Amino acid sequence: MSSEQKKIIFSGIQPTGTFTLGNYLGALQNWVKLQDEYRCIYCVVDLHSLTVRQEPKELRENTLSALALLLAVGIDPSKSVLFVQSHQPAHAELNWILNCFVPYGELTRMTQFKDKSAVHQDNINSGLFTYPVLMAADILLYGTDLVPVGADQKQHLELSRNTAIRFNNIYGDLFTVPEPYISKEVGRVMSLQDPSKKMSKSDTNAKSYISVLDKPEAIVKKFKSAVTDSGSEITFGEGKDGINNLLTIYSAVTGLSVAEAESRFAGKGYGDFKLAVGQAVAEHLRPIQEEYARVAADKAYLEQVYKAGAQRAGEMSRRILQKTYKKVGLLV
Ligand code: ATP
Ligand code: LTN
Repeated sequence: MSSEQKKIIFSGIQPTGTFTLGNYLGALQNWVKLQDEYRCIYCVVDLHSLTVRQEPKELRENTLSALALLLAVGIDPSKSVLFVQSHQPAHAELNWILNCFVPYGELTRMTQFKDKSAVHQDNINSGLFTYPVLMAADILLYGTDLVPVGADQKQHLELSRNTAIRFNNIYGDLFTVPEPYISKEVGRVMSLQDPSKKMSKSDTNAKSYISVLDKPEAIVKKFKSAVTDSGSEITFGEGKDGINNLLTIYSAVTGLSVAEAESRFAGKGYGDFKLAVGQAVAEHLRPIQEEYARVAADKAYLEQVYKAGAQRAGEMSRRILQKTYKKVGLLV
């Protein structure tokens, strides 16, 4: 199939810290797999991360490190467009237009806004509230067909779809209505300290998440102290969020089904199981860590990748931005 006929994939990740096992299993692993079949555009969404207060120097470092990690997990810049959101002004430009088409009421229903405002009560800013509008701009600028994300982003994607449909109803077909592409095996990886919450890289408790760059000993230690329940059987079931989460993780990194994992640990205790999960995860992440060390050291290569990516992204998004300006009546 020629690249013109391939469907378009767009996804983004925030440079808010080192990626977690949740980011990797819920999203990035899919990004890598999709590169041959689709035209993929992957973006480090630095503008989105400004919705939470950032230390400027740290944000710059995290942005470069996010790029290096994406390359280390297997994003190939000769197959996919890889760039930094703020390097392509079209995102902020379309964002403004779409802001004028998203009803306040729809934004008030977003659960991520409610969760994040509870955590950052001292900084509930407008950007945090309109975060999903910028995400819609990211997606709609490229005529995106599919958006690979973790299950936590489903509601935001629904808002992108609604926005595209609303705009098309007023002005005629312009935006492609995107579909979510959510991994069936690993929808959501949960926090190791509170398995009712998703694992998140910006969690203040480092024991709650596994960073993909954590050392093997740290990984095993974090799994050993993972919160489970008072039962003793290693089976997937109601009221066993902690064990369910560990079974999902174990199955994702070993390639076994959950049923196979259950039978492997039949008759064993939670302690043995947690140790095995920790070791399997550490082993799975080892090659990524080695590749990261190599890529992150090569600053000239990283710069070359993000500059070429921004250029490509600009060529691809210009047409839709121009058409949008025209449709709404701006003088172009
Ligand atoms: P932050 O803590 O800063 O909000 P995050 O860890 O939630 O960040 P994002 O950058 O918002 O990560 O998301 C990047 C991708 O990872 C998205 O596709 C998101 O759906 C996915 N993702 C994030 N957390 C998880 C998780 N716990 N399980 C599965 N997928 C996840
Ligand atoms: N909100 C997303 C990150 C993101 C994104 C996007 C994902 C920003 N823009 C466009 C897919 C498509 C998140 O994962 N928290």
